[in-house]
Order: sequence, then C-alpha cells, then structure tokens
Amino acid sequence: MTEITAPKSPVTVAEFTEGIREQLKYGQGVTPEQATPADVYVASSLVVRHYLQDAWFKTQQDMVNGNTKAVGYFSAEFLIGKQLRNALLNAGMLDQFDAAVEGLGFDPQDVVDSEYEPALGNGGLGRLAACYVDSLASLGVPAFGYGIQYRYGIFRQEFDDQGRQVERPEYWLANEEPWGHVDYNRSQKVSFGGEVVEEDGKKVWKPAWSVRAVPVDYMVPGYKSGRVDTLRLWSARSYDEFDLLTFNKSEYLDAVKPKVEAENISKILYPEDSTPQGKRLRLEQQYFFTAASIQDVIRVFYPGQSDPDLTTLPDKITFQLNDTHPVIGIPELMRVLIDEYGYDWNTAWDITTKTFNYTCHTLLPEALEVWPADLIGELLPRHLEIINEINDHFLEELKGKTRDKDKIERMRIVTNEENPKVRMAYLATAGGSHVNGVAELHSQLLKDVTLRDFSDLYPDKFSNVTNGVTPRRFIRLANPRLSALITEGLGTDKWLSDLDLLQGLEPLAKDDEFVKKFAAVKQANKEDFAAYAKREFGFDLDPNTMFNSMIKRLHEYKRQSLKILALIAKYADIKSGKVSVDDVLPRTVIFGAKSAPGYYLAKMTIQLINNVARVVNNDPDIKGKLHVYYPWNYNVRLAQHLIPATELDEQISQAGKEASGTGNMKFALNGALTVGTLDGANVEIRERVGAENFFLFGMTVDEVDALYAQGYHPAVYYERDPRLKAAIDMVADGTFSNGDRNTYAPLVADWLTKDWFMTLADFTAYCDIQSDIEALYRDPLEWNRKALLNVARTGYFSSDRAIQDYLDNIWHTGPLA
Ligand code: 26V
Repeated sequence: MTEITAPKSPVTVAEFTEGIREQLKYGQGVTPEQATPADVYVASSLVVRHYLQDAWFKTQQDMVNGNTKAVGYFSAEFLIGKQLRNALLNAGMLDQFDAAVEGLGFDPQDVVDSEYEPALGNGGLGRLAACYVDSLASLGVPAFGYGIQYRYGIFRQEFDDQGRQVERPEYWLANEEPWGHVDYNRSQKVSFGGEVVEEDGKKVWKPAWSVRAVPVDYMVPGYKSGRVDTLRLWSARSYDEFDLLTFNKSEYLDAVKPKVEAENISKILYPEDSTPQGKRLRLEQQYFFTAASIQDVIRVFYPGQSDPDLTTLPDKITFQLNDTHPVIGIPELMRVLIDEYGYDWNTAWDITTKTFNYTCHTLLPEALEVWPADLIGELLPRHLEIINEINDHFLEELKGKTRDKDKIERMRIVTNEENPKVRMAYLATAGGSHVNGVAELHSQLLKDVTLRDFSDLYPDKFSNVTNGVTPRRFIRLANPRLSALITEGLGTDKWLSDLDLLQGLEPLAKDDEFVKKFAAVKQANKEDFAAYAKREFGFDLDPNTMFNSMIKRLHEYKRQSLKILALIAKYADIKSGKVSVDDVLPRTVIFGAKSAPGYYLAKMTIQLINNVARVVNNDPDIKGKLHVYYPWNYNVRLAQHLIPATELDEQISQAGKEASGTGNMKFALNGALTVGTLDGANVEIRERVGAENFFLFGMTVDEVDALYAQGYHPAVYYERDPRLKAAIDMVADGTFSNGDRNTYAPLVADWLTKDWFMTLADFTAYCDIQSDIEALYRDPLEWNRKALLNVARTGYFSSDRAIQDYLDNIWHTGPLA
C-alpha cells in the first residue's frame, strides 16, 4: 500500500520531540521517565497548539482587517470528538507525532487514547456543527463556532443486569484539557430577570442578576489551508465569588447559592427528549451563549469603538442559527441595537434580518421549540416586549401581502391564547434572510408542510443545503487503510480536500484486482473492530460474518424496532424449523444508540435488544449464525471504529421523518451498502450511487400520508404476515424476559394498537429485501464492486461541498484572500 503523503509540515521529529520534553518539564512537571501516556497526551497537544498559534493569529487578523465577511455558526451543540489526531492530521504533523512519541518510549495509540472525548452534543445536529467548522477552516473561510462548554456532556450510557439503560454523568473535564483555552480577560456579562422601566421616554431593562460568560477557545485547524478558525464555547461563572469572603459563617451557604446557580447554566447538556417540556434552564442556556456571542462579535469587529457603525454588521459577519436553539439571538440583537446603541426600530430590524439565517433540522412537530411567553417574560422581560413588537410588525407586513385572515392568524409568532406561546421557528423565519432544510426531501417538506404559509408568502427565503460530513475525520482518520487505497487508485491524496475526485475510482470498479484489494481493506477493518470490541466490551465478534450496523439515537421514528423484529422473525423461523440453520447467512448485527432518559418506549426497546442478544447469542440451535451486539455508550470514537468495518448499514426511518441523516453518508463513503427507505438524504444517496447499488424498501411519504388519512390499523399487518406474528408473539410470550409476559407488554401493546411510525406496515417489505441482500452477499466480488461504487459516487456528501453551498447561496462570502 502506498503511504499517504502528509501535508508539508512546519515541524521536524526532533523539534516535536523537544517540544514534548519542554512541555513535560515546564508544564506537567515530570521527566519523560515519570511521564504517563496522559502526560504525553497533554504535552503533545500543547506542542500542536504552539505550532498552530501563528496561523491562528493571522487568520484572526485577516478576518478583522480584511473585507471578507466572516461566518458565525451559532449552535447549542458541537460534538467535536477527540482533538489530538485530527489537529495533527490537519496541521500535517501525524508522522512527526508518531515518531517523536515512539522515540520517547510510548505507544502513540496509548497517548491518543488518553484523551477524553468532549461529548458536547446529542447526535446528528451537534456532529454536523463540528463537521462544518472543520470545513470552514479547511476552505479558508474566516469563522467562529459559538456554543457552550458544558461541564457534563451527553450522559454516559451503561446497561444494568436486565439490559436496561442507566445514565451516568459524563464529567469529561475530570482531567487536564489542553485544547480549550480559557480566556478570563475576554469575558462577557449576561443578565437575566428584573423589569423594564421607562427613563426619559426610553425603555431601560433593569436585570435582577448577571452571570459571567468566560470564553473557552478551541482552535479549528483547516486541512492544508494554513488557516485556523475558532470554536468559542462559553462557560458560566459567578460574579459573586469574591463576596464569599465578606460573609460570616452562618451566611456562608446562602452566599454560595448564587455561585452555584450561575454555574448551573453551563453545567449540563440537555439530552434531547421525546417531549421537550419548557425547561427554564435550557432557555437560560440559549440566551446565555447567544448574548455573549453577539457582544463578542461587536468587541472583535469594532475593537475599542464606543460608537461603532453597526449598520455595517451584516458586511462583517453572517450568523447561522443551527436549529431553533439560538433563535433568542434575534430579539437580543434588536435589544442591543436599540437599547444600547440607540438605533431606531427599522434600522435595527434591517441589520438583524440581514445578519441572521436559520437551518431547520427536524420534521417532528414536537421538536420545534415553543416557549411560554410568561417564561420568557420572567427571564428576559425586555426580550418579550421586543418579540411582541416583532410579532405586531410582522402581522402588519402580512396584511400587505395577503387578504387571507386565517393564514395571517396561523403565522403569528406569538400565539393568541390565554397563555401565549412564542414559536421559535416562526421567529427565526421572520427574523432572518434565509431558511434552509438539510436534504432535498426535507427542504421540500418544510415548504409544503411545516412552514407552508411562510414559503407561500416568502418563497425566496427558502432553500436546501444537503448535509455533508468531513472526509478528514470520517475517512482519513477513521479508515487509514481505505484512505491509502483511494490514494493508490487515484494517484493523489487531493481527494481529501476535493471529495468529488472519488469519481476517479469508478473505472476501478471494473478491475477485479482492485475490487479484491478493496475487499481486503474491509476484511482487515472488520478484524480490527473485532479486536477493539473484545478489548472495550468483551464481545466475541466473528469477522467472517456480515457486519450489519445500526447506529443513531434511539427513537421510534428511526425504527430500531423494525430491525429487531425482523431479526426475531429470523430466529423464530430457525427455532420452528421453517428455515434450516445451515441455510442462514452468518450475520453480526451491531446496535449503537442512546435514548433520552425520559423516553419510556425507547428505553424499553433498548432492553429488548439487549435481551434478544442474550438469548440469540447463547442459543446452540443457532450455531453461531446470528449474533447481536449492543456496545454501550455510542459516541464519536466508537463511530470511527465501527463505520469502516461495516458492510451493511440501516437507514430505515419512516419516510418523511428523518430530516437528513449523516451516518448514511459516512457509511457509504466507507464502503458499506445501505438498506433504507426513501427518507432524508437516503433519496440523494440512492440517486447518486444508482438504484442497483442501494437496497430500497418501504412506503414513500405519499403512501404514508395516504395510510394515515385512511386510518392506520397495525393489527391488520400482524394478522397478515405470519413472520411478523411469530416475532411479536415471541416478544409477548416472555422468550426475551425469562418467561415474564409483562416486561414488554407496553411495547407490544403500542405495536398492535398504535405504531405511529408504521413499523408493522413496512415489516414485510423489509424482510423481503433481506433475501436480495443475502443473495448479493454470497457473491463477495459483486458485493464489493457495489460497495466500491458507493465510495466512488458519494463525494458529493463532503461537508466541504455543503459549506460551499452555504457560501454561494446563503452567506455570500468565501475564503480569506
Ligand atoms: C431537540 C431538543 C429538544 C429539547 C432538548 C434538547 C434538544 C436537542 C436537540 C433537539 C433537536 C434535534 C434535531 C436534530 O438533531 N436533528 C437531526 O439533525 C441532523 C443534522 O441535520 C439530521 O441529519 C437528522 O436527520 C436530524 O434528526
């Protein structure tokens, strides 16, 4: 295999080694002999930061002094994953690191493994934000990611002895964290509560309490671009710390309270819930980071100016709102412009609407945030006034656009009811220039359904940007063997910054020798994963079986239950003798998924999967033909190990429910075939790879709608397909609960009487497509040819392309000169 040429590096092995020695000595205070891998990890990270420092300065200076509009990506989540290897790759220092660390007597893998994963996101939305800042930096675009440095990331998942999910705190900051630079000198004050008074005819907000927002800066090194952008995550601190000293002992606990409350704001990442209730702390978080970020932007772009000309703000930066979570930034910018800088309403509105854009990431109505106006009024009284005024102006504007009173009423930002609510998606649509969905089908459904009235009256606001993933982390770092083979096939490694070049692999799909090399890469990755799964989880995976994965949040609409029911049906067929075990294609099914802690049916599905695994894996009748594994605590690291080893990927959501999916892109790019519905980005993946290289099944959006309209009765499907009946009966009769028929009764009842996402209706089609899948898998050369074509034809799903689309169609900016 050819070696990938690293980007030209600014550092030699000797310099890197010396850097580590210095850091160990003056930073960690240990000799190389005393040092642990964790010490070397911290030291190496600081060496990388050191070498990136000049490029970081220069990027910031060019951004502030030049004429290129910057991007401010506002997101409550940045699921960035481990930093060290990614920074080494992008800075061109991978080889020097390996050599230096080995020279000091350490295994580079141990050093890299010492890093705690910053788990600052729930799933797709947070990981997308991380891919996007990587691409912005790699394209050389000046950008800030703005978010929150939660002290506790998404919970750490464990399973108890019954196979149930247990949530544990994820204190990822337990050890020294060399990547986040805490900059106390550039903190911002963020205020809450209190009241609004009139002074000299002006509205003045008198807040009740304030917290200190301290920026923690992460470098975002671009791949071979020589640019380093900034991910600025805010951490909440109290202003009352010093006051503690003045209290006597009896008042001590009261005095500490404000400190604890202030710091609670950035304490924990909210696990996405099936039914998001109005959570006060979450609104505090949203305001906390958007307000701090807006002040920060003014500080950065108008340094030292007491009377800045903020009408130029939309030329300096554009703000992208990642879902509705940062939408409170719209009234906040209005407040800053009007109350603090004295602009009139219309000027402020003009600046605001030109600066903001909004990306929607969902189609589930319950995931569109709506806040009780009362709650906003309590926490942010001035903002509620501004929101009401925005609503009034907006309704006036609508009257000039349509005479349809019902439509105007439906479009209210603030609802007209006894306890009014603020619809954040509507506020974002009214208060920004562009609204986009995250895949073609999703953007179409946004226009036709979710935001239909808005798209009728403001058609030009709406567009699509299909999601993408970074090839640096998800191909080069995750799958070095495939990366080397691609480079060999293309004769260049330029594909890492221009993923369309993967098309050049297309002719090689006809070359059996190349296809065999490709197959050998997959086989080696499977063996690696088996070893990893043994080490980390104690599993015994057989790399000579098909590796079939389903990794994503556990949610009814994603339909993990469809996968597990089909598996149970196969098991039932073997047990009843309908199918001879000798004819079964050996398959290892791997699940990875966290459920929201309060999501009852999702948690029961986890328990079921774990118990199916227990029963099936230990049943001698199965002769090792079917295995189910559920590694706990699925995260970015596990994804990086599992995706390259997977041969069949499951994207089986009910059509019209998955906005995009990004796992589907990572799998296709790593040479897995997909079994999927016509949903989200699956539609575009299938168009690109070709229908013959994608296993499509199930109802379409139109068929789903028609079935809802006609009245959906899941029990009909249970009666109709004996395989389905056998599977559900097996869950009901206690096979997977030591004979206890109650354990899964609520799940069974839901399937038979409700089944909102129509798992049962798609079951037969899903089982039928399995025979096509297995027939193809029995022909390894043809399977791998198709898998290789998936790689060759999915370069479009690079986050570089997605960012280019945002630059061209929404942000109207580009790289620094
Ligand atoms: C909702 C809530 C509600 C309250 C608690 C915290 C919380 C956190 C997140 C969300 C919404 C999540 C929306 C989301 O993750 N959407 C996913 O976005 C991906 C990137 O665009 C996309 O690929 C997935 O299809 C979509 O489900």
